Amino acid sequence: MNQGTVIKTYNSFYYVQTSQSVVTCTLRGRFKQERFSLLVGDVVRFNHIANEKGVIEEILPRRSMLKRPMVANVDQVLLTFAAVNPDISCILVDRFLALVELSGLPAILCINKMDMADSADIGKIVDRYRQIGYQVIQVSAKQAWSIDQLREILNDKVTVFAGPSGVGKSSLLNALQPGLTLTTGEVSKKIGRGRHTTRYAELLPLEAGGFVVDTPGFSFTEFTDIEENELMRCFPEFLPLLAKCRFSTCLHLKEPQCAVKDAVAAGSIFPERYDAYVALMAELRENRKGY
Ligand SMILES: Nc1nc2c(ncn2[C@@H]2O[C@H](COP(=O)(O)OP(=O)(O)OP(=O)(O)O)[C@@H](O)[C@H]2O)c(=O)[nH]1
Ligand SMILES: [Mg+2]
Ligand SMILES: [Zn+2]
Repeated sequence: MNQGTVIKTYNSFYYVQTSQSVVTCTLRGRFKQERFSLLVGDVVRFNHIANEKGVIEEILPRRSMLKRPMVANVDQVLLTFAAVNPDISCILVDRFLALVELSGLPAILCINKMDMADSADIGKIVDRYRQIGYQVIQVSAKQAWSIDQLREILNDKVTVFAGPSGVGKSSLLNALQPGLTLTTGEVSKKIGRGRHTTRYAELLPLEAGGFVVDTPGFSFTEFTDIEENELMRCFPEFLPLLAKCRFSTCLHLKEPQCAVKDAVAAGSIFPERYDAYVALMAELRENRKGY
């Protein structure tokens, strides 16, 4: 049997990338009876039935599964923001980072459009997230700045490009590998955001090995499927402190003798990050009410 990775699904067809070519496959009937949903990113074994056509017989165990977008076996998420147009917002960065932490995958912060940036302002943001422990890269798709560094990060991995609309995710992928020819959009002058040029999840093979997934920008991503006491786990700098709070059930809001709040007061946790935590908690509670 042959082995490959599902890079695209269309109706009931699965496009499977092998080391040689892309084979159009259908799924063996028994999987359909089991209502098994095969995802982009799944590694499968298949039999050839004709030239470039096959039937999937086996699905290998998943290493990971990302929910939004639904992709299996993702290694990392590249959270992309633009230094300007649309201007980077730390509140949005914290929200996206928390969502990636929730998925359990490593996040890399990528700041694009550095050709238009005030580098001192961006430098402060970069320092903040590096201190927390995130890898941060500063790039320009337009000027091809640090594209080699980005290529190295992506090498042999499955990476999802996520971030707001219009920040240049598709442009970066085109700069990385011109053969990808992804559609990019003008940032709308009226609202200062792109127009969601990218529509569905698809694995794009990189020449050097590995895959990237371009996703449509999403400006609003709701925190619903998370428990109140899980949110703190989305802030890695809180983790070493959690056992030190007076109450084991501490949510680090109004409770006395809270190690997280003490750390904010002492300056070892950025107040902006704590504020983001409080804001996300409020949102979580607000969303709950609707159910
Ligand atoms: N100055 C400058 N403009 C850029 C850069 N990268 C992208 N742009 C422009 O930003 C706009 C949006 O780029 P896209 O690549 O379509 O953005 P996207 O993140 O894929 O947007 P969605 O698909 O809607 O999520 C386009 O007009 C690009 O030409 C950059 O490094 N510098
Ligand atoms: Mg795009
Ligand atoms: Zn606490």
